[in-house]
Amino acid sequence: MKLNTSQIQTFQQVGFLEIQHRVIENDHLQQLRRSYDQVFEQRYQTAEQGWRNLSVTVDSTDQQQNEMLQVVDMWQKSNTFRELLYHQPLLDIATSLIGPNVQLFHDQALYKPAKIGGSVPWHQDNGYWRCQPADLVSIWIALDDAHTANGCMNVVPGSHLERQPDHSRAQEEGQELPALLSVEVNDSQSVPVPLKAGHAMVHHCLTLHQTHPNRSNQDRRAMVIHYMPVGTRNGEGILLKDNLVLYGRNPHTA
Ligand SMILES: O=C(O)CCC(=O)C(=O)O
Repeated sequence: MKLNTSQIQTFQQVGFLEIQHRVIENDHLQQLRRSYDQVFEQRYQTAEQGWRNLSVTVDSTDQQQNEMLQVVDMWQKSNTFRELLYHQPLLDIATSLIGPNVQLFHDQALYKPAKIGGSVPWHQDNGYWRCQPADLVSIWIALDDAHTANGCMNVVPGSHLERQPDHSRAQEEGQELPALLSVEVNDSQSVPVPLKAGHAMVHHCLTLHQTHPNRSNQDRRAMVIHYMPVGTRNGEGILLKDNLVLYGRNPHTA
């Protein structure tokens, strides 16, 4: 189901949108969870490229308690997640917001285990990516119910329209988190976006967002797909012509 004009206008004004309808049905959700857990099981064992604990601080002697686990490019590790890239309800959202020709920037699984799930500090996605034009959108899909206690998304409405803030290395209890960037934000400006499992939200690549630690008894598994309009360039100005075309056509390839 494509977004309607009022939903598109809301997204343009506030920089994010909670999708009112379910995007993943129950059977599909079970299949995604199984596949997700299998990938994380393998990563725990092998710690190969693409797997990171974003909560690890510079000081390796630190008694590391937190796990904010990331697997990038899930679509290359699991057919279930490759197929998810072409899932029509998600493509309907992406094409409604960035037009008919859509490429994958990348996808990632972000897992906050119960009790020990780490935080993700305030940032804009394009603070990392530096893509131009900055028109990418990300669909954040809840594979478990995500609420304030287990680390749902928090966003600053309208922040995508403001000047791009400087990002610095994130800190936790005085120690640097080398994998993460951070921006100073007054928490009173933010709103939580709790989601039921199988539901999703979409945010603009300049929208400030963060997630809190998960100290609850419930895991928080989430999947994010980052979409870009055909013609997007990376931080070095290189045209990303070879990224997967998920919908429409790419005039930059033969
Ligand atoms: O899932 C999280 O905890 C953080 C998500 C995030 O930063 C993102 O989707 O860009």
